[in-house]
Amino acid sequence: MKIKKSYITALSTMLGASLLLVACGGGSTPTNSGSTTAPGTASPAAAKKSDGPKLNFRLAETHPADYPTTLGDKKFAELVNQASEGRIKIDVFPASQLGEEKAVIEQVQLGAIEFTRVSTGALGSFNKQYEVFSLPYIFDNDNHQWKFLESEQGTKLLDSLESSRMKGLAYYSSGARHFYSKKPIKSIADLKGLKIRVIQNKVNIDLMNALGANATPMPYGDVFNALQTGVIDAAENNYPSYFSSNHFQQAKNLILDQHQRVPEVLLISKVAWDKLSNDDKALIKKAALESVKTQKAEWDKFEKDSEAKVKAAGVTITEVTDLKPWQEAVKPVIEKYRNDYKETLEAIEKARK
Ligand code: GTR
Repeated sequence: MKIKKSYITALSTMLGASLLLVACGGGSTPTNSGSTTAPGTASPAAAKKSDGPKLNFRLAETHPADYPTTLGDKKFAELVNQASEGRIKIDVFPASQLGEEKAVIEQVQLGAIEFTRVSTGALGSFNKQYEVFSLPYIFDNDNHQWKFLESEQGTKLLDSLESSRMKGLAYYSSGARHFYSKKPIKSIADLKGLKIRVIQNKVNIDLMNALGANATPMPYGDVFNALQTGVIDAAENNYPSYFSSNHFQQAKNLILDQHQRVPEVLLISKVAWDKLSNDDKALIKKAALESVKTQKAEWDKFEKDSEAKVKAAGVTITEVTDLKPWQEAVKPVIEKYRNDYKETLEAIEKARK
């Protein structure tokens, strides 16, 4: 059933891409017929004379239209459109319309989808360096994380996506992730033996093992059903995702253990990036960084709102006053990967001060 679904998703993504190719006369090729300008190299003067956008791109987003990352994406698209005086149009496709994150990343690598916003957790299986973000308790709080993300090493990591046929444009906020389960969870011991859904990457599997649980990797869009049918006992995410995915209706026990802070990334396909003029590259990069302000503000609002809504819905919430036993339990995971991510972990440590 799952294979069938992802097969259909892949097919429809490809079909959508080829339809768009036909509609646009060839991917990122200028849309006004008769133009001989190469993709992304249209001069601003020529742009003003044209009626519609010359470059039409798609941005894939897993979350619904009102989610903070989607609002960041939309701000980004709006800023790009303004700065290019209507020459570049980016259409945001929310709610996994173009596929689940893993399938979308594959399409982005091929250049069939130009932009996406994904979790760094999902990037881990495409670029090993990104697994570092799935290590537990490496950031104390959002401020610590942002200090690192905006540091030289954070920027370097964003650029390192080029080796995976993508180009990182900006990080977005994603708060802390917590466990939630169908059965009550009040302590680490309660996680023992639970089948917990995780984003697919190696660190997550080690992390669940260290906590005595069984990792069950699956696409985000399958989690609600898997909780409902009992295929999994639990999952983990931040407040906004727990709320907007309706997982809280199926797994009504939340423990605020903050095991991970896994930032989001806005990125462009290297195929699309390489076709852009230098001016357009600069304009797109600037718009991405400017959209962070909107995403962060929306994040703060939505995080509080989701917390209030799940509380009102009767979710049982367990606060964790002492994180030490949790940090102790998962220490072997950090030690296992310390050498692989030495430079990044040192920069994260430096950002703590
Ligand atoms: C969310 C994240 C999504 C997706 C999801 C998941 O927090 O924003 O991009 O990765 O988690 O658990 O799959």
